[in-house]
Amino acid sequence: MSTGVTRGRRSSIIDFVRRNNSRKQKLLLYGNLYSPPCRIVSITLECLNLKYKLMEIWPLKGEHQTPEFLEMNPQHTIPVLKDGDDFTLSESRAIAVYLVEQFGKDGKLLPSNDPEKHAKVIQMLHFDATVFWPAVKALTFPYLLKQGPPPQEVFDAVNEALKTVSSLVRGGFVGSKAHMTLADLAFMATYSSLRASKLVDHKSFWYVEAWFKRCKNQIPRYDHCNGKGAKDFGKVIRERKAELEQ
Ligand SMILES: N[C@@H](CCC(=O)N[C@@H](CS)C(=O)NCC(=O)O)C(=O)O
Repeated sequence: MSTGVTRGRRSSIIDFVRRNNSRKQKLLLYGNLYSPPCRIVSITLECLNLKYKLMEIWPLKGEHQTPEFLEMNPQHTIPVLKDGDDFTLSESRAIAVYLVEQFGKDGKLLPSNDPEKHAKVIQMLHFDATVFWPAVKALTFPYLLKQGPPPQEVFDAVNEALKTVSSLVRGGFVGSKAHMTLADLAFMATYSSLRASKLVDHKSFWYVEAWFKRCKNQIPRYDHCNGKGAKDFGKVIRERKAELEQ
């Protein structure tokens, strides 16, 4: 039976209904804003002007190992996003991509109609996930967990990653010369945390510093979604480092 709605039109109506339903549902972000991966999500939510509720989970208190949390994410990592009753997602960058694809309007954060531009942003998200953030984590977490200072190779790996970042951000943004993309948001969460920990000479990376300021000026409510969390993260690292050096 014909409904009088063509296939293309029907799918755009379904899409419209789906988006509107999703907007009525509450977005719940499980995690905390000390955590750099969680801040990839909070920055993305802010850039998309989406309301959400932060459900605080503190791994250092073991709250990521409760049966309820493990049911949501057997990998026991934060962040986790719940969009309504039926959709749960972990892995910060996957959550950020989901949010942009589900709720983004202008296609700038993750260009959807240009495979090459899209691929560049995904490439940079992978760089953040597999190189930049792991290097920063290997440097900061030994202090956070009171394990003692990491070996020199760990400092070298961060400096090497920063050299790469420097060439990526020179004169523009990460995934695109012209405007901020999701990759910039991920790099911001990682870099701001490293910067606040003061463990490397970040000021010598001029292009990175200039890019950082460019992004900071464009991210809405920057302190709320990233600045404060990064500052708090850095403060804990510096305090732990000072304790170790006593
Ligand atoms: N690849 C994950 C990493 C997340 C991650 O490492 N989160 C840490 C907190 S910053 C965590 O939940 N650690 C607890 C655990 O691994 O058990 C993502 O990007 O979401």
